[in-house]
Amino acid sequence: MSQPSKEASLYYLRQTIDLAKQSLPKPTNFRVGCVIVNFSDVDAPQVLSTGFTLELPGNTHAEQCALSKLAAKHSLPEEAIPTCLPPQFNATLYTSLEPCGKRLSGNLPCVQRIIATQTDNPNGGIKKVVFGAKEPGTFVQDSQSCRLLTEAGIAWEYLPDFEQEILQVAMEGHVKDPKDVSASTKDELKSKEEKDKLNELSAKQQEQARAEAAPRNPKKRMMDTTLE
Ligand code: HJL
Ligand code: ZN
Repeated sequence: MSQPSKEASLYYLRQTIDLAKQSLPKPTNFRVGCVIVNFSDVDAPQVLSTGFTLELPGNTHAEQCALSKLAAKHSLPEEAIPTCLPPQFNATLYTSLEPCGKRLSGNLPCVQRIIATQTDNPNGGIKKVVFGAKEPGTFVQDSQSCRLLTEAGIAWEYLPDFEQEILQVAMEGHVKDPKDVSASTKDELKSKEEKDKLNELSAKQQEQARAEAAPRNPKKRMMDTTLE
């Protein structure tokens, strides 16, 4: 089966970045985009579905959305996705970030959803996965998804050409490491620190004022008087 050119792959990978940018920044996952393309006629590729993180209701991933939307397009339930990717298709799934192999939420990882497109579908399903960045170790370390794809007989390709941009888009909304906070964030932090100090100071002043207003120890008062 003929393969897409590198130029075509970069074109669709770029589309995944534009899709990822549509996702709402959230500190608990990455912003990812996904495009599923049928290359059965390599000169006339056909986009079968697209998706981005949180596009569909719930805690949804880009690849999950693209696959669910593919089934919905055919008015089929998600379990019927293999029927949407028959053997005569040469379907490549492009995703800005490597498909997840494990999810902190415990939801079904996307790599399993991709592999499931082959269930009861000999020679069909997703035949290749192309991604532009490896999963950073923010939530899950040492992703095993590429190994799982290989074991399932699905080809994969890592094209790092847009990696920096992909990671920047993916991590938008994440709490930054204090070592690499931007100048403006540093200013914000500094002014917050100053505000906190002021609050602390005024708390001390208030405490002092309260202590002065409270009835004083009679013994001390006597001493005060004696001293006067
Ligand atoms: C990919 C996505 C997305 C992630 N990865 N390839 N596409 N959000 O759309 C991977 C990350 C998981 C965390 C949290 N993110 O998302 O490892 O809450 O988002 O299930 O493990 O898990 P949940
Ligand atoms: Zn996923």
